[in-house]
Amino acid sequence: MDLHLIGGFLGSGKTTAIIGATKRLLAQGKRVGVVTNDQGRYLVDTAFFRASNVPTVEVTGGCFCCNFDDLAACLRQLNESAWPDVVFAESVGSCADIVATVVKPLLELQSAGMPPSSYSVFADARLLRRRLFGQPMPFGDDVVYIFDKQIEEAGLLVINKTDLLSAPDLQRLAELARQSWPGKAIRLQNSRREEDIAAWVELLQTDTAPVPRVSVPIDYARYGSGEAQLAWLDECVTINMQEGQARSVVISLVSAILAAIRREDLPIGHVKFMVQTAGVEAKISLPSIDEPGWETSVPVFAGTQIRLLINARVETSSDHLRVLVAETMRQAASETGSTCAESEVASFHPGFPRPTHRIA
Ligand SMILES: Nc1nc2c(ncn2[C@@H]2O[C@H](COP(=O)(O)OP(=O)(O)O)[C@@H](O)[C@H]2O)c(=O)[nH]1
Ligand SMILES: [Mg+2]
Repeated sequence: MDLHLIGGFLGSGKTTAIIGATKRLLAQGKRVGVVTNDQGRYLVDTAFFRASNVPTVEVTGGCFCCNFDDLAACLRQLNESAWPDVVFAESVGSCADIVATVVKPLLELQSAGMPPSSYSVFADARLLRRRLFGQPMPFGDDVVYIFDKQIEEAGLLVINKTDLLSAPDLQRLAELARQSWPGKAIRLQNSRREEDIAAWVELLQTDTAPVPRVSVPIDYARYGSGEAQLAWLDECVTINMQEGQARSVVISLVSAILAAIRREDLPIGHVKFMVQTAGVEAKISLPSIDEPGWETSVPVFAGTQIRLLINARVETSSDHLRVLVAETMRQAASETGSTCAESEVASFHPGFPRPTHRIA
């Protein structure tokens, strides 16, 4: 069995690439499993993978490194229940120091019994462009520190969303990336393109996407501060509306939340929604950098009731995030003549990272 670890910043395209790779491998007759991971309890990514019929287990309530035994147990469970040929494990997007706390323990400790074959780190080409061109980043310094450290320790750096840059910018970015991390395996990718995913999967199955064995020095005070600056919110919302209005109500609520966050200029790590109805399930992901047109991918939903699962990671206080989302939704719902009720609300700042193992 091949285990591929996938890391990289919030919203960089990890889940999109894994879904694409999974579809491809399933079509080739391979059995595939996924391990998801995030800070809260009700994970949009898990719902999304399960909606795509991929056997999925999850490590919730903290990152792989601080819950290593859970990760090992999940890998064993997946192995025993789904007999996968290939497993993808996607780590929390604000997690760093993965080589010392996950890769090396998986390689060197017997408890997991499943050494990884590769570690890909995804970076949004637009964010990396800002970073390497010396332009301001849309996050605080300690959050940017996490972004940098993730890339530094990558076995394979996947510069993703290449479709969102012009050809000259992309070429310059690739040159700067090669200069900044000499010797690192780097690939440019548009994870929405089947051909690009096919080439990535191919690469993972060869020795050209090596497992990194060198951990990077990291200042845990800065890492912990960056992690804590990004408040977490997860909740379920039940929305009741008139027949035929479901799609427009969902778009109104999501647009209102995005507008409220933008109005206060709060940096978005990710804000994602899983819309669940009896007939259709769909994921909506809001971009950290302005990007028009997300509404076009929202499908039509039938019926008069919708369940919305929300996962948000935003640079602000967790209390403020919770209240902002609740009040914005209530107002947007009443403007559309619908009602919404929240449940299972969890909102907090992730605790200081204390890895189970750290092999320097
Ligand atoms: N334009 C473009 N969008 C992408 C690409 N890869 C992912 N996305 C979008 O970026 C958003 C975040 O993707 P997701 O896979 O959830 O990121 P994750 O948080 O790293 O797992 C989603 O709206 C994706 O559709 C890409 O290569 N190009
Ligand atoms: Mg994801």
